[in-house]
Amino acid sequence: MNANLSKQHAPKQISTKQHTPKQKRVAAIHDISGFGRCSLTVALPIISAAGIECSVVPTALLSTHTGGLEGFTYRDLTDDILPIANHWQGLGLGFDALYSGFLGSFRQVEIVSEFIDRFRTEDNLVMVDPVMADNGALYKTFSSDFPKEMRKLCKKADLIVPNMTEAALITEETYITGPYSEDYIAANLKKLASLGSKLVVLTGVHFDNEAIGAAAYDSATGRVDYAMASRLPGFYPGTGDVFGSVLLAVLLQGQSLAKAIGIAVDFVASSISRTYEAGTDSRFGINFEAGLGALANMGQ
Ligand code: PXL
Repeated sequence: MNANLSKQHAPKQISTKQHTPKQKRVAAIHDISGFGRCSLTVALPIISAAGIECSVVPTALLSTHTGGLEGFTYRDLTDDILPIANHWQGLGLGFDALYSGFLGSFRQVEIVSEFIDRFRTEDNLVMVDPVMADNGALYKTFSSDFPKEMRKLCKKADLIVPNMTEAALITEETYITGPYSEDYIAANLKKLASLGSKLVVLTGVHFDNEAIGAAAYDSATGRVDYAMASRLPGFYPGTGDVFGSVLLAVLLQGQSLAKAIGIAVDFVASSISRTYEAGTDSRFGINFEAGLGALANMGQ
């Protein structure tokens, strides 16, 4: 072949190195409920759709979540957690964030706590969602002493994401149904942060009956931010997991906490709205899938 010709047709060398930031990686530690759109069946697609690698540590396998679908199966996977950690440490894996959610027993909380100790670094974000209660009541699978154990795990986190019921249980205060005052929410955020996590995001915050959303507190700056959306009737399991997964994904995309709660509140509100419009059985969870495409560019 003629040398000039081969030069003309040679593929252009394109370097992507300077422009491609390192892909972030999360370890999501939740149960997998086969049906009902919560925990890992929510965290994995949402975090992945946002362009973040999501490694999973399934803590239990259930046929459905425990929120109203009777007769669910439950296979505990607690004994697999530390062997997974051992293998991952042997491979030299590291994570930009560790994200825990629903945990099934005292022993499982202790083991997840050890998992966090093994993989936490100076730079990564440990996010604990103390999933255990809603609407003023503990989920029926938990005993009344479970919140004390969850409280210990919250102390280890950089960011905790309780709803109003979980916040009351963790701080050992009486649950109040709301509407709330800004002073009440600010005091709650500070009390939660005093347990040890630098950042607190509280969900189920409402100042009237028309809107509901989240409040964020950064104890390093003292800043409090709110994000609200219109309230629709009905209770949908898994909304906390959708919220937490979007929040974490958007934070890892580089957004501020204030922006991230805004995006997560809007994402959950649109998912609830399309589910409500469709008249779906609320126990089947929310249609978050239709919103996944938009998550890819949220960080821009
Ligand atoms: O969405 C929280 C959640 C996660 N996992 C299981 C649940 C629930 C809420 O009910 O039952 C098994």
